[in-house]
Amino acid sequence: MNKIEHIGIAVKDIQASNELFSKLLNTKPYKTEEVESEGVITSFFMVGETKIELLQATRPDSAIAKFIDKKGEGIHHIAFGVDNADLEIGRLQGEGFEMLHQQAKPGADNKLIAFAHPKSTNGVLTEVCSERP
Ligand code: CMX
Repeated sequence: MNKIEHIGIAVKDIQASNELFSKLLNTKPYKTEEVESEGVITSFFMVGETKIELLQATRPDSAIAKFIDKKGEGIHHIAFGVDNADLEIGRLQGEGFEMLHQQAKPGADNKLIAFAHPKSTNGVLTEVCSERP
C-alpha cells in the first residue's frame, strides 16, 4: 500500500455537492466522469497527494444508491494506491480478506480497481487501485 489514493463519498446530488466541496476544500473538481459499469457519476478534487471522490448513483441498483438508502450520504470507501492491483488482490486473499473481485477492473480516473468486502475489513469498504497501463 503506497498511499491513500482517494476517499470516496456517497452523495445524492453531485452538482450540489460539487459546489459544497468546492467551498469546503477551496478548490474545484478537476474531473467529472461517469463509470457505466459501476452505475455512478464521479467527480474528483485534489487535496495534496490525496483525492476526494464524490459518487452519485445513476441507477437504483448501484452500490451507491443502496448505500445511501441504508446509511445516508457520507464516507463510502477508502482507496489505497498500489503498484499492481492484481498482485495486491492475491496478497490480500492470502491474508484471508474477502475480495469482491478476483481480477482488477477498470474504474474512474484511469485506474484498475478491486474491493475487499467491508465485512472482512472491520466495516470499511476498502479499494486497491493502480494506474491503467
Ligand atoms: N461501507 C461499509 N459497509 C457497507 C458498505 C460500505 N460502503 N456498503 C455496504 N455495506 C454493508 C451493509 O451495511 C451491510 O451490512 P449489514 O449486513 O450489517 O446490514 C452489508 O455491507 C451488505 O450490504 P448490502 O446493502 O446488502 O449490499 P450488497 O451486499 O449488495 O453490497 C458491497 C455491498 C460492498 C458488496 C457492494 O457495495 C460492492 O460491491 N461494492 C464495491 C463496488 C462499489 O462500491 N462501487 C461503487 C464505487 C465505484 C468507484 O469508485 O468507481
